[in-house]
Amino acid sequence: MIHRNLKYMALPFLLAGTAVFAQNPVIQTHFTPDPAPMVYKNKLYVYTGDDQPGFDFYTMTKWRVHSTEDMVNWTDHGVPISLESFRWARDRAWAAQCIERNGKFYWYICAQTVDNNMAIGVAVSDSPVGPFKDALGKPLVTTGTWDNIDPTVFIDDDGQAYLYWGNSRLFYAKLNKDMISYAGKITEIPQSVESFGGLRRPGRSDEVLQKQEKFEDVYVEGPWLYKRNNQYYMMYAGMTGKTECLSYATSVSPTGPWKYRGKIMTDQPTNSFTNHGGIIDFKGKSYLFYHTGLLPNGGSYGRSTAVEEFQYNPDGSIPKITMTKEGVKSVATLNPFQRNEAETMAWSEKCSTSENKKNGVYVSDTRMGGFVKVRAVDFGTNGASEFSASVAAGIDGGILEVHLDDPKGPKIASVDVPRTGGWEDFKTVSSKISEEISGVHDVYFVFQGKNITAGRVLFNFDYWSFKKK
Ligand code: FUB
Repeated sequence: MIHRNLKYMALPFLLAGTAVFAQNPVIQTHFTPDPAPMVYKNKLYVYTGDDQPGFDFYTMTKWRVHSTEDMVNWTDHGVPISLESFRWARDRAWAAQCIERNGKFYWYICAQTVDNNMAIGVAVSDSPVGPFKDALGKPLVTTGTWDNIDPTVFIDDDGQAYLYWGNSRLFYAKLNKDMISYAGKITEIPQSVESFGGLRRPGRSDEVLQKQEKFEDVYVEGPWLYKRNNQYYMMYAGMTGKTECLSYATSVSPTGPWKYRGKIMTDQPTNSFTNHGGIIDFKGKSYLFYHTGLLPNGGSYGRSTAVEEFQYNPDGSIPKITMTKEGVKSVATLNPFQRNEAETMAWSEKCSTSENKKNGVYVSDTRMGGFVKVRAVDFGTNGASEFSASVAAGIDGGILEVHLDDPKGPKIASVDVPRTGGWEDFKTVSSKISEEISGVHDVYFVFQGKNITAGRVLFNFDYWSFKKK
């Protein structure tokens, strides 16, 4: 039933209440390990891998991109590259990082080659979300070993770009201006207690490291190079003894010598061995991206991106950062009076996302009682008069309800989703709004159906908007 003539204003207690909702992991529709953030124009992009449920190893085949303008609502840009994009790659689509130079985007990836070693490749695009194309048709770095994983890329103020990478051992090369070739030799960074907290000698497996009682730290993998106030930072996955942690070293030069500065994040739940992070500033705040196995059905091979805000200490050191469920606060509001993609979301349950050539990414696999939550939606002072959504259903369809501030909060709109003729045959449905809504709210798009068995897929949902009153 639609409640008429009720007023839904953003009350301070409502907003305070919604702030304690979980926000980490930031993406729930897919696993998103090895987050690599990049800021371009007004958006923060996060490039990740894709863990596949059901495997007991890092059996990964593709890479994903999401973006945000407000740090809480994330837009899914799908899968711009996969193993198929690199004809030399056959497995292990592992950690990667993307960077912009002169309007082109270079996405450095690592993957297993046909001769079963690991190599680093680079895909290039004119847009941060693709389409990307293998720039070389062959690896950029290949030395016939397993060392070549986890590339991190950084362009210094003088224009020199550096590519670092490595598992147990840490290497770098100076990239040429074309970003798809390097000059000179590959250099290995020496490791010691002073530089990375310890030395991981060849032959010391993770199991051996974990059993050691007196264990300080070592460089394991996942380097992340950046510069702040003339200091170079190298964050990396180090070791707590049971799981990886995130540790860092600093230097006055991008090529070292590096000085060990300690552990940043040590509370990795033991259901995931790895942690892998990236640090970035966005809209005046500093953020640490990392991954955990904390999504339902997650674990060591089902890892998801999470993010925490932090402040550097006055001397430039990084404080200890704790993993939280609440994550970060929004840094902007979302405008409901424009087309918003349904795959822009702060939290979702009982749904996934899919993509096709015509519609791009859309919300799919919606099931009864599931929802997409969008945070910090600003209805202004006059509110909305109509809600519209683009939906598709191959069989029965269902009902798309719009609730404020809680999945069971005030229902401000409800649209019937008819059988549209196909799962990708999208039609616009709308509903008038008689309630007076004002201010900033969290909005929940809740999936319902009539006479439909629980668990059945209801409909697909591509985009939505409100009309201003
Ligand atoms: O995701 C596969 C591998 O696990 C990455 O390359 C490592 O950094 C670790 O996170």
